[in-house]
Amino acid sequence: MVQPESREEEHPRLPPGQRLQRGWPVTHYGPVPRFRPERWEFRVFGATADGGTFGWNHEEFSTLPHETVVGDLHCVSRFSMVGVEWGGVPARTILAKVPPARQVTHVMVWAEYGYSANLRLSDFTAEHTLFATHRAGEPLTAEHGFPVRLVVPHLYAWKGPKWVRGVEYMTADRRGFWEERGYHNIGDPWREQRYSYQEEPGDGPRL
Ligand SMILES: Nc1nc2c(c(=O)[nH]1)N[C@H]1C(S)=C(S)[C@@H](COP(=O)(O)O)O[C@H]1N2
Ligand SMILES: [Mo]
Repeated sequence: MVQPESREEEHPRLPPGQRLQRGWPVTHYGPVPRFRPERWEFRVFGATADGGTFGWNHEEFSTLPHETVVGDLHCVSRFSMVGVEWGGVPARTILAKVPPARQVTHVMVWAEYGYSANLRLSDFTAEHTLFATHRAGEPLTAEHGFPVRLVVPHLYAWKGPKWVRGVEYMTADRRGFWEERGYHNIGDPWREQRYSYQEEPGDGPRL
């Protein structure tokens, strides 16, 4: 039998305190939402450059140019998957289509049932940050976030909401769902930024 330790040694890409997971577990809080295409909208709102709110219905969102990204998924509960192939719309494309106001420093990514995750603009515009619709060429399944989930491979996976419904442009930082509930405001797995008590001045809004 292969010991988990020996497998970890084969993967220098594994952040501290993480172990490799076989297969693809399903991890989230609450029920899996039902997709209702006629009511679905991807909204961009908050501090947009022109002050307006923008929305794509599902058909319109599907026509946005797709890219493929290979990235890792690190759950703060200590399992990781490496080399996952995602397909979808780069977050940068959203910013290009709906320009933010100059003062925007952070975004809140919103999902069904009010789940949210805050990100620094620099994490949102990072090369591999993707609104994923596909994994390994196949559409996402309902429990993994169909029709759209965010993937931010360089942060813990709670920063990637499944069942995304919108992006809010913000001129100041504000905590999202888990960031309000004891998890780290930034969530860099390489620095093991798991919990909010580890935050240093400047890492996030006061608790
Ligand atoms: N909407 C929503 N998205 C979510 C979560 C959640 O509770 N709700 N959990 C996050 C966490 S903690 C993890 S580890 C990943 C898991 O993704 P997976 O179930 O596709 O493996 O989804 C993230 N996205
Ligand atoms: Mo997680």
